Amino acid sequence: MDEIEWKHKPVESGYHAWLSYNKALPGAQLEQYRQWGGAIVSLEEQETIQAAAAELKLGLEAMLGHSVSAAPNQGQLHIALGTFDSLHVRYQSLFSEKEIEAAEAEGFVIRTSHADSCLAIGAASPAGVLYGVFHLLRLIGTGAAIDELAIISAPVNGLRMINHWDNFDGSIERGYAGNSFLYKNNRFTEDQERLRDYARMMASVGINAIAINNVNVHQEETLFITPTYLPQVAKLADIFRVYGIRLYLSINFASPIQIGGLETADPLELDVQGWWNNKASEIYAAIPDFGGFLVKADSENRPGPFTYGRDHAEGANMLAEALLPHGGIVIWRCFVYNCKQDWRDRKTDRARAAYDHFKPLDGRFNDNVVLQIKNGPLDFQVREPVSPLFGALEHTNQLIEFQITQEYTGQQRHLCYLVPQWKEILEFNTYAEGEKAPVKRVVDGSLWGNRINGMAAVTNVGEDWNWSGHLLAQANLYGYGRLAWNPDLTAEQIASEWIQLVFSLDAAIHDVISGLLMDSWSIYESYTAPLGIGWMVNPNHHYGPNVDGYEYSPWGTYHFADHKGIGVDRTVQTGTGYSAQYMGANAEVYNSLEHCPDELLLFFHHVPYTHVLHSGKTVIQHIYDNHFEGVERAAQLLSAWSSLQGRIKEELYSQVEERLREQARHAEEWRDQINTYFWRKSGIEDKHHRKIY
Ligand code: GCV
Repeated sequence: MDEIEWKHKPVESGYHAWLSYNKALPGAQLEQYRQWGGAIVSLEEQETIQAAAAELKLGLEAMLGHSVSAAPNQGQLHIALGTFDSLHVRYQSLFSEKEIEAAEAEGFVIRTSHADSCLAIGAASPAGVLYGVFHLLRLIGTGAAIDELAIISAPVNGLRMINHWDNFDGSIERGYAGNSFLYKNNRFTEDQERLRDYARMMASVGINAIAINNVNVHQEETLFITPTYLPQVAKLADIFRVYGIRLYLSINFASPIQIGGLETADPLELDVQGWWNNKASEIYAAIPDFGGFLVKADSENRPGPFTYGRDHAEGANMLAEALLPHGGIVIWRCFVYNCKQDWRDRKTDRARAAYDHFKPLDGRFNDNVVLQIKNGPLDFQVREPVSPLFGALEHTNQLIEFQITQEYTGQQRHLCYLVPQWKEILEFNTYAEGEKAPVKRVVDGSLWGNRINGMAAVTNVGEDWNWSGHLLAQANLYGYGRLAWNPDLTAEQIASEWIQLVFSLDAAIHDVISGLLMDSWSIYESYTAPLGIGWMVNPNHHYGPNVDGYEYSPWGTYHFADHKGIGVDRTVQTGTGYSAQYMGANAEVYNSLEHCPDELLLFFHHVPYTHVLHSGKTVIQHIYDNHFEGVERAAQLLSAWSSLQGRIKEELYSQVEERLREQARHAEEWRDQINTYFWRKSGIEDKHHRKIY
């Protein structure tokens, strides 16, 4: 097996993330780990299995502080890993038929067999073996007993995908952790070691698909599917493949014109179809397991089928046919809306757009097309309802799209652990099939038996040594992968794992960091835009408070605040009718002023500032109170973190302290801007007479 070496990288920075393999603490567990972990048996040459064995050796040696041999002595306890077939040759009766079946194609079984002196990690596929190894390392890293293991784990979601919004010039759209580590100045990176470490990290949480370039495909990236760059894309795919990850490309729908010399990109034109067919063959000749295309079309000035009077099914299906013979898929995004609409009419509604465009197309997409739907109807705000498209597309493959990168949630300067938000979304009942149709079952394909299913998320990584800029934002990346594998894990469980793997098993340290993470979404929400209204950010870069600032809200589009009231009327009777896009009780609850939950009130209703919430407060007093409290709670994040000084590695401590300090200060700016704006607009005093501006 190839050794993995750690070198050159500043280890103390957080670079090794949850693969830090910190030394195990002395005690009963350590004895067990040492007994089982003295030798590894791995009999297959296959590259993913070799990588799994190398990872196991690396992790065990680092955590246990002893060297691991590849050949156990007679009767010595050891760890064996491999595919079921190969393990069967040496250990005949390790796994039952039932276990093998339950592990499915990508899952694994881990079982301790005292009779065979062996702790075995078996799987149907090499990737499954790798996932099993990472699972065992996670168990050891979190201090679990391994003496009597009988674990079967299979991923709930088929596609567990990461989207990079990296540009070839090295910049990252909505990136907050430095520049890209994939590209620099229109060249592919030469840092193979970093790429491999990235692939290890992603595989360790079960990621099996990565789209390597921005969905806004610029001229240079359009060339990724040409001989100019295809060989380098293929090299990246080679690295990913070892770790069970298929590479995908975002493509430019107008490629036939831009690089093919055609005069049109009309999906119904034979020349265009032929061009894409040839292109697909060329790509697969270079990358035999190429995943497919990710497409942003007819959105925010990207080209698409609308130019030719064709609809999105016609556009997507044309690409799907080109990829079909090679086993590829088309991932077609539903983020389609009209940026130029005149909001003064108060009837046109961006929130309606995805449903209005795609609901009528349900059932018209080919079997190898999957729609990628943002979690909410707008754009990754700190609070918005779940997209009504979930539950509305019975005959269409679909993925949910989350945003790990914190565009509207503090840009990794502020702490915002997003897993609780994602959990809430995944548990939301769509009422598509009565009481038991939560988003997670639409997304994992089980509700309607969709062949292609799963999750995609825009990543938060860049070339900062700790990957995510804010060290604690790593928990979002980790958490996304863990949730995609198993959406039933809780946000607390995921946070605990991450904390233990990165920092320490010390319960007191754990509790401080867990408290910070678990409170952070609610804190961020409390000092930013109130009651589900969203936006209120500076234009274009979207950082910092500015109530009327968002670039597409020239007439107060997104809040409609005047001296009498605030909120967007999305009811059926007097508003945009958006609430009717939901099913069953959801449509009724959202449409009703009386029943709409407080946290989404202003998303669905326009109300006077004196409207009384379920909490008993008026809207304006809620705004004041929440913003004052939010600032206090942000300051508490900093003081809680300060209690860790000297108890965790100094470099990890200080980088987080710096960010939390900025957050506490910036929260005050948010409070002052928002409170002043609404005090001026409403003319209503804070009943506690605090200083507003
Ligand atoms: C990649 C929002 C972001 C854009 C992003 C777009 C999308 O509008 O601000 O940066 O573009 O969403 O998801 O396509």
